[in-house]
Amino acid sequence: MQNPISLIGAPTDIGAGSRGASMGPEALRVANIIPVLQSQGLDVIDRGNLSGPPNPWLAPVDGYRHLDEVATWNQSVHDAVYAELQLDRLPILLGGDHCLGLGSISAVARHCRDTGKKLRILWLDAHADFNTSHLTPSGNIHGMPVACLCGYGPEVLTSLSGQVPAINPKWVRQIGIRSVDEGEKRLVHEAGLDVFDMRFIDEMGMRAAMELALALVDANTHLHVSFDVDFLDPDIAPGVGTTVRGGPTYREAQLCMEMIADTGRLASLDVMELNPAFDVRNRTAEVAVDLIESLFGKSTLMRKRAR
Ligand code: NNH
Ligand code: MN
Ligand code: MN
Ligand code: MN
Repeated sequence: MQNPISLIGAPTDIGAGSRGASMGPEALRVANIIPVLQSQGLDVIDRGNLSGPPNPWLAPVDGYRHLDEVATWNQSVHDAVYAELQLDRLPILLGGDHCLGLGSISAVARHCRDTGKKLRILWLDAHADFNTSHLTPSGNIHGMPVACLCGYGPEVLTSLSGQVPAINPKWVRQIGIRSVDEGEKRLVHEAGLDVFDMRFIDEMGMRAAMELALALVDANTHLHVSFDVDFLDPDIAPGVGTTVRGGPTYREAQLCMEMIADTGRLASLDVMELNPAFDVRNRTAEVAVDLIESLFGKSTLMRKRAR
């Protein structure tokens, strides 16, 4: 039985390099995320939006932009996501910029510790989000959440789950990566992240990437998907702050989502970085909702696949 779903809006762009991801949660609702999930037979509650400090839009200090505000937002995301997991519900975080993946996954990691589940994190993104204050070219904390989760970062961000580090880099699979900063790349290798970059997907295909990314997912696995909408090719998803050419096509992204759905282990989700200020008639929100429908089991299959 599929756990009932709780939508949590986090309307902020506090960690981003451009304004507008704060409008993401409402754009996803306007694109019918609730009825679409219900059409898959799911029980859905919308918890509404969290609140937090406004974006002061200041320059970085010591390599971080808005560190205090980012910490405050992540603490409330952590608390909200953790509360839903304790109720045996499946939280969907509607971002908001990707710095909030930190709060969300910190809560998931804590829940997995409580329940003895194995955690597997699929990070769908054009970017590795593995910068530190020393490596970052921008100071934008949405480029740092994976590093913070793995213990590379300021204590106020690394300790949200109650344990540092919150996760082991071995639990992470990154998919769709095609823009990694120079120093960041070194740290990704040093930490041993498993990255299925676009070159891998070009050469081997999305199917092979997902088979490997999902290998050893079993009945005791909590599968978390952190979906940065800039994962998608900008041709189908212009509504993000940091487009990077050469991302997955619509069909590749559908296959990715369907293969995750096939595991039956999806237990929490972030939908991040949607920026309506850059979108065209809410098209990117609609594409994201389409893909989420597949992630929750919509299938166009006419016959059983031979595996
Ligand atoms: N790597 C860049 C930085 O750290 C860009 C990060 N932007 C993202 N990440 N959208 O997903 O500033
Ligand atoms: Mn649980
Ligand atoms: Mn990201
Ligand atoms: Mn990104």
